[in-house]
Amino acid sequence: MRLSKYFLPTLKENPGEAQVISHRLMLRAGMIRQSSAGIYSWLPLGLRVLKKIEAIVREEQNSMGNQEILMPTIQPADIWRKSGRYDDYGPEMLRIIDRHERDMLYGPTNEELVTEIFANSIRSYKDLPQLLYHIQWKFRDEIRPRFGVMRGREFLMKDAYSFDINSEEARCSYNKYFIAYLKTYASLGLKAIPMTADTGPIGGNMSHEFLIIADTGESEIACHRQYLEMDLSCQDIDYNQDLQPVIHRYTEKYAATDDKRDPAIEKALGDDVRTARGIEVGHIFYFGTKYSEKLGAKVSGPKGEEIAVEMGSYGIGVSRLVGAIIEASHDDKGIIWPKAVAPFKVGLINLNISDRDCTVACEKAYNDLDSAGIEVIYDDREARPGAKFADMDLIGLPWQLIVGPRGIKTGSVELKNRISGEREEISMESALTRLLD
Ligand code: 5CA
Repeated sequence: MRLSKYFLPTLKENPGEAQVISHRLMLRAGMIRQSSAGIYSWLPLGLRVLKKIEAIVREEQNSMGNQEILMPTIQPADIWRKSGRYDDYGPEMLRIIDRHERDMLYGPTNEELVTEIFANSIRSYKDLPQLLYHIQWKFRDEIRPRFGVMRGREFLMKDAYSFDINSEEARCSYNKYFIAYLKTYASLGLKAIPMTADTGPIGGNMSHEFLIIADTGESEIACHRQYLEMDLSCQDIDYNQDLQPVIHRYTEKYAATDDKRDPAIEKALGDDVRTARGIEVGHIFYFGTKYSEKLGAKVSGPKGEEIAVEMGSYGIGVSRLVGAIIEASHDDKGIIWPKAVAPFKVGLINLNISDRDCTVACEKAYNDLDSAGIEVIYDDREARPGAKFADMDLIGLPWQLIVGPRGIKTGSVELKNRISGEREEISMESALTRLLD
C-alpha cells in the first residue's frame, strides 16, 4: 500500500472530545470517525485491525468446535416479550416500528433469537450438544457512551450460545468457552484474567468476566497477585480432555470485579491481594433453562420425555478490543500494535522522494516485500522526514524500514523495532531478510 494513495487522515492535535488514550490515538491515527454519540465509522486502518481481531476470535471459536452462523441485527419484539425481557431491558433497547406497525428492535444480544432458531430445528437429545456463534453488530442505547469504541452504542460482538441436555454437559460446554477465551486473548497479545461476575440482564447462576489490566479500566478489580504473574495462555490445552482441573487452576484463587469484591477475603489475603483497574473484554454466562423454558426449546430425551435444554451464552467485545489493546500497548508517540493485530507489519519510509537512488531502493524494497506477501505500507509522500516519523510512530507498526539519501549511497538503511524501540543501521539485504522471516 502506498501512503500517497491511502486514506489515512491523521491528526496532529489531540481531539478535545476524547478522554482516554485509546480514543485519542484512534482518532489521531485516522482509524475511526464518530458519526453520532457512541457510533463510529471505521476507516481503512481501523478496519484492518478490527478484521484481524475478528479473524483471531473466529479461528479459536472454530477450533473449539463452534459453528458460525449469522443472525440479523433487527429482531422482532415478540420473542423478547416471550422471554420477558422486552420490558426488563428498559431504555437501553433501541425500539423500532416498521411500516406495518410491527414492533421491532435493534438487537442488544441474541439469546431469544438463537433459542427460537434452535426450538424450530432440533427435536432430539441425540442432536446435542450444539454450539453456535456469530459476529455481528449490536446496539445498546448506553446512557453515557464514552471512551470511543470501548463503550459505544453500536459495537461488534462475537456472541455464542450452547445447548446441552443436562447441567453436567452444559458445564463441559462452559469450560470449553472459558479455555477458548484464554487462548484467544493470548493470541491477541493480551493477558486477560477471569473473574467471577454478576449476571446482570442476561441472568443465570454462573458467570465469569475476562478483564485486562489498564489504568483507564471502568472496573476496580482485586485479585490474588499470582494471577498477575501466571501464564494464562492455555495454548497447550486440548478441548477433548477433562477441562475441569484446568478451570480450577484459573479460578481457585480470589479474583473479583468491583461488584463482587469481598473486603473480608481481601483483608485475610493481606499482601497477596492486588487491586487495579480492568477492562472487560469478554463475559460468559450459564443460565440453565431460563430461555429454553419460555421459548419452547425442548428436545425428547432417551425415554421420550420432554426436556428443556440447558443453555449458556458467551460474548467477546470485538470492537472494544481494538481500544483495549491500545490502552494496554502505547507510548507518548502513539500506538504499539502487538504483531498479531498490527494493520501492517512494516512501514517503509522514503526520507526524500526526489532523490533518485533513495526512491529506486525504496521501490525495489516495496515490491520485494509486497510480492513476498508481507503487509507493507510505503510512505512515498512528499513530506518532511519529521512528519513521516511522527505518523509512522503514531500508527504503531511493529517495524519501520527507514531509507535516506545519505545511507543508501553505501547501501545502508535503518531498521527500527517499534515494540522494543531498538534501531539498527544495516544493509538493505539484511533488513529485507529480517522482515521476510
Ligand atoms: N449475551 C451475552 C453474551 S453473548 C452478552 O451480551 N454479554 S455482555 O453484555 O457482557 O457483552 C459481551 C461483551 O461485549 C462484553 O464483555 C464487552 O466486551 C462487550 N460490550 C458490551 N457492551 C459494550 C459496549 N457498549 N461497547 C463496546 N463493547 C461492549
